[in-house]
Amino acid sequence: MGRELTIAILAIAVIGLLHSTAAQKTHVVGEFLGWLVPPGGNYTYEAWAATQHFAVGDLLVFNFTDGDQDVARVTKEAFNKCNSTDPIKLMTTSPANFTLDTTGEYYFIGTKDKHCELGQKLAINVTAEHVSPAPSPAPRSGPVTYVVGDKLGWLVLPGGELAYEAWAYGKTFIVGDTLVFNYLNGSHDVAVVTKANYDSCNTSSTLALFTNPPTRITLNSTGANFFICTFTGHCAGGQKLAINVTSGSTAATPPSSTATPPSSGAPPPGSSANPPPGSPTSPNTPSSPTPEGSAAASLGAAGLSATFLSIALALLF
Ligand SMILES: *[C@@H]1O[C@H](CO)[C@@H](O)[C@H](O)[C@H]1NC(C)=O
Ligand SMILES: *[C@@H]1O[C@H](CO)[C@@H](O)[C@H](O)[C@H]1NC(C)=O
Ligand SMILES: *[C@@H]1O[C@H](CO)[C@@H](O)[C@H](O)[C@H]1NC(C)=O
Ligand SMILES: *[C@@H]1O[C@H](CO)[C@@H](O)[C@H](O)[C@H]1NC(C)=O
Ligand SMILES: *[C@@H]1O[C@H](CO)[C@@H](O)[C@H](O)[C@H]1NC(C)=O
Ligand SMILES: *[C@@H]1O[C@H](CO)[C@@H](O)[C@H](O)[C@H]1NC(C)=O
Ligand SMILES: *[C@@H]1O[C@H](CO)[C@@H](O)[C@H](O)[C@H]1NC(C)=O
Ligand SMILES: *[C@@H]1O[C@H](CO)[C@@H](O)[C@H](O)[C@H]1NC(C)=O
Ligand SMILES: *[C@@H]1O[C@H](CO)[C@@H](O)[C@H](O)[C@H]1NC(C)=O
Ligand SMILES: [Cu+2]
Repeated sequence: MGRELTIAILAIAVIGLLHSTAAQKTHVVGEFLGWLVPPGGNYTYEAWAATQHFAVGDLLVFNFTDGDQDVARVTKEAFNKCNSTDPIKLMTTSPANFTLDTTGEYYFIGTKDKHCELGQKLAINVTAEHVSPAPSPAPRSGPVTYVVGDKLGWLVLPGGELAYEAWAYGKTFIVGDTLVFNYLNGSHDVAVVTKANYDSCNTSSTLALFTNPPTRITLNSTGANFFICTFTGHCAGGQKLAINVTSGSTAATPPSSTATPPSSGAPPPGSSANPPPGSPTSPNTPSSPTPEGSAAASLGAAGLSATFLSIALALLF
């Protein structure tokens, strides 16, 4: 019951977000994350900005801890170089409210230490009027690669357990689809666990453990699949994902034929999620190198999922 209610509230929040055409809108930068050195690097605020529509008259609110953070409006050149000398405007007290009073591009950085270099930077584009964004879900024409958490990746989000529930909400997982978990090497991992261990965040026994990012898991069986991070406190803090995988027999696109040889190295639908021992993501060789390019490919795929990121952010807000 609680979950259904949560999802209903979530859906309403998301619909409200997408259809909001209020005359003046308040944008809390990063939503629940606030304004800090983001765990996801400089993609974080870029991803957040992609979920927003900024119009003249709107208000930007930077929420941060006084003393630890600040925010400066700077030129594009200074933004690109993280140059905090002589900013256009420096604000040191939270909440730092900034009214967007003209159209065009605005650039903001944190001036403390290496905050900007580490990703505390935001570029936005302000237009004359609000328009209703028209999200267009891409039709499924084969196995889908999902980047868990989109640009935020796989980590403990301040919003807790709802984060990955929100991310999974509305997605269809079919046998042959792939999950990609992006995380900082050595700071997180991905464990496949039973429902009981998922519910209780029991990390003492895992079905499979992956420790070398990015972790790619091809979904090869129908039913519920449970993933957690085994680092102390992470699962309890919400770093957990549960999904239902269906056979796809009712989907518009039939599964690819098993006659196709796996020449490209990508496993065909129905094949094992766990490559043979010695392969990059085998749980038996957690520290073996990962093929170059897969991280970049993951990030590219993440770009398609800005709508889902907005769902996660809206939910946690
Ligand atoms: C984010 O960092 C990457 C790698 O350092 C860089 O290529 C990219 O331009 C940065 N993006 C922004 C918006 O600063
Ligand atoms: C700002 O952050 C504080 C602490 O995280 C939080 O309690 C508050 O609700 C936030 N304010 C806004 C406007 O998000
Ligand atoms: C940083 O900005 C200041 C003021 O605009 C300028 O004088 C200085 O040359 C810039 N530094 C770099 C490294 O670009
Ligand atoms: C900044 O904006 C927030 C959100 O609208 C509001 O609660 C707060 O009072 C404003 N603070 C100032 C100093 O204007
Ligand atoms: C901002 O919008 C203008 C007009 O639509 C466009 O020319 C410009 O490239 C945009 N800038 C960015 C950074 O997206
Ligand atoms: C954790 O799971 C293992 C194996 O599933 C079980 O033996 C153990 O009792 C569980 N621990 C707790 C605290 O539930
Ligand atoms: C998976 O499906 C079962 C039965 O349809 C349902 O009870 C369960 O809540 C679903 N789990 C998730 C994570 O969606
Ligand atoms: C995939 O199949 C193999 C056996 O064929 C099994 O060991 C593994 O746990 C499966 N992976 C998932 C994610 O279900
Ligand atoms: C992750 O760290 C391990 C051990 O520190 C190392 O062997 C492995 O190559 C690293 N993986 C990546 C993708 O950097
Ligand atoms: Cu973790």
